[in-house]
Amino acid sequence: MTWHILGAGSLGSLWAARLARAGMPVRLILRNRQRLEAYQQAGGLTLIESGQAQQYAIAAELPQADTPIHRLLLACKAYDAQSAVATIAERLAPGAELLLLQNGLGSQDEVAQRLPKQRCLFVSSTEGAFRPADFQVVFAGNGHNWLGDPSDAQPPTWLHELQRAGIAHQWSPDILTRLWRKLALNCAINPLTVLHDCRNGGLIEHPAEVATLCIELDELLQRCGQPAAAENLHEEVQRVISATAANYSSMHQDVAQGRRTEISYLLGYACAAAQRHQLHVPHLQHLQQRLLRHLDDRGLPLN
Ligand code: NAD
Ligand code: KPL
Repeated sequence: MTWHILGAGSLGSLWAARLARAGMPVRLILRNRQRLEAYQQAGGLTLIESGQAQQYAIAAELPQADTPIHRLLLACKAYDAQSAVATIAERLAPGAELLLLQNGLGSQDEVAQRLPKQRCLFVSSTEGAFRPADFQVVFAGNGHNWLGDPSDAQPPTWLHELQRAGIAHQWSPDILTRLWRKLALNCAINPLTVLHDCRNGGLIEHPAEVATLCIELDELLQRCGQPAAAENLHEEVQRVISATAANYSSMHQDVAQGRRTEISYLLGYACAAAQRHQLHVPHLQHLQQRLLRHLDDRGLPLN
């Protein structure tokens, strides 16, 4: 079955190149005719792995192509997920499966609620990739992909295709726990790296701030029915800070490069969930206000 890939950015290109390399049929869906022509001019997608570049002439099409879509990897940012899916919604076959690769929480439900006849699988990825140029992707960090469906614990039948493509993955019956856990890590680390303008390791100089956020995040996870995601959160945050000390967080990179952040699906989602549950989280709220002010000062979107 053909893998349609919507969002030919870093992760979308990384998945597309590996699937195509393993002989799977893949089609990229590009935003408009201009992008399609630019892609055709480039001659395909280039994957750069361990310093070696290899180009793959993967087929590409526009959202309004008339063939049905049975399997779709949605690989855009969380804030684009809903509008991107809307451009191909009419092509989705009943029973089609979508893999939602977005970080954070909130976008998955926005998409799934609009597609009652399709199956939405949520993916939590720790792989790292970036685009040095259009239609080129650097595989920057080995990681793992957890896939799951909060409304159906049965894995799909095609996971062996990911195996064949060398995409590290695992079926996760508790995908929401994974996504909440990652969201909590991102809330404890990413905004502080932006506000202190530091690498992840720089947070070792701010232990009290990190610890206070972890206490509130722990309470929030408990209140949201995610106690497993809260287990040893502070220790895990400290471990990630040390293990990724030399890295800039994804949010720091977005701000430094003047790109829109996924704040609404990370800290914004956490603060909204706290409000829904009438949980007082003054430090998370203050962090959100400081971050929003920081983004505003730089002319970046606040959502
Ligand atoms: P990206 O910005 O590199 O790629 C997104 C692509 O989607 C862009 O090419 C954009 O043009 C395209 N797009 C958006 N709307 C579209 C539309 N309507 N039609 C067609 N294309 C559209 O983003 P990314 O870094 O690949 O991240 C994707 C998601 O994966 C994010 O939620 C991110 O947080 C998460 N993630 C990324 C990494 C990473 O290393 N890059 C790691 C883990 C998780
Ligand atoms: O996922 C991350 C990110 O940068 O988005 C970590 C490594 C957890 C925090 O920086």
